[in-house]
Amino acid sequence: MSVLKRIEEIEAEMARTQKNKATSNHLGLLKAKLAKLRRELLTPSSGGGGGGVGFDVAKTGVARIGFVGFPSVGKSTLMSKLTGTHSEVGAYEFTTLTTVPGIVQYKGAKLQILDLPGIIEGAKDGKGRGRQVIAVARTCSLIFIVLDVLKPLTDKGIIEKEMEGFGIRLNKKPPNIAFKKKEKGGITVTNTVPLTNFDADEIKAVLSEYRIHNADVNIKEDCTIDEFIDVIEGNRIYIPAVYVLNKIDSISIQELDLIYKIPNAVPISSQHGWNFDELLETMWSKLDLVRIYTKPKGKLPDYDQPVVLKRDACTVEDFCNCIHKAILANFKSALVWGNSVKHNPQKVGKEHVLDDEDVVQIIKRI
Ligand SMILES: Nc1nc2c(ncn2[C@@H]2O[C@H](COP(=O)(O)OP(=O)(O)OP(=O)(O)O)[C@@H](O)[C@H]2O)c(=O)[nH]1
Ligand SMILES: [Mg+2]
Repeated sequence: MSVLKRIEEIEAEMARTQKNKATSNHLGLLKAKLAKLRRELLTPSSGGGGGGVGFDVAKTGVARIGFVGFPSVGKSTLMSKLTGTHSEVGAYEFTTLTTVPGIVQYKGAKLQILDLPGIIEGAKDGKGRGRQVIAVARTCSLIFIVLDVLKPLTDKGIIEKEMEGFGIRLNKKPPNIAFKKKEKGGITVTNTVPLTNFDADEIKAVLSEYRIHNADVNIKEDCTIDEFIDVIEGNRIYIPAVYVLNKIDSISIQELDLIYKIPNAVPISSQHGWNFDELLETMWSKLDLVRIYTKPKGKLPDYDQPVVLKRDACTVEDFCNCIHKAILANFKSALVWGNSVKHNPQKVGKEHVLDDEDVVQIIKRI
């Protein structure tokens, strides 16, 4: 039986199974089976069917933002307006057939924008180019899910489901679960908070599906069995997303009020350039970047061209490496002004973690 057929069967069985105490172990088992089958489907076969031209784009800039959405929702129009890069706009569907990269400069940071083709549905089941689109989405630091406000919101659900099926978790944090396989000793499950969604037996059922019989599991938040499976599968990617609701020029103020209630959504009109300020501001805060100004000795800091770092890699060492690889070799210490220090300036070592808009002066060894 094909993998797709097996997935279908398991999904059907899950749909008919009522969730209660007696069935929860079995449901957990089915979920684990499903996760394994999906992984099988997404690992490119030796034939390399996933290849295809035009989808691999070199990374430039400190962050990459991918536009994902159905055809004709206005992705290319938005791309052209934001970056000045021309991406074909058409009144017909599937105007964009490959990935078009562009650059947007914001707050001194160079950000790469990728306009992706409007093919999505069925991607998680390995269908055609949708799979390539989502494979590129996996490499992004932020995803703009572009939706047409005139189309039903079911589109949003379909896109989310496709991304989920591809191991992408949108606007979520990795679950706080410590999991460690052992040689022997059986399975130990401990939890530091009460678990309301599943119990230790369900975890054991899932682990047995993975043929794991010895492991320590420490659960530190009230998560779901799906999140536990994510930890076992291990290849999940956690990416922030913004729902860009385009074409608000064609709806009423009352309708606009309603769509403003969707979390993480920014209504815009690509064509008219409406509400781009909010879109860019939301983009910036979701990217969580840190700007560091350099200060040469005896001179004023350079406020025009910050060194832009990612929040999870913004030590003085990261800062030095970003300017030039050779700097660290002669690094003695650094003087820092700003939020990351108590005194202004403060002398710090290369492990010091910087904060947004800090000013840094490097002191070299003589
Ligand atoms: N009314 C209105 N129409 C828009 C807006 N933005 C884009 N459009 C129109 O929507 C159509 C599709 O725009 P594109 O930018 O080509 O859409 P796309 O998402 O790139 O489409 P594909 O490349 O086919 O996936 C064009 O006719 C645009 O003029 C908008 O803000 N308001
Ligand atoms: Mg397009």
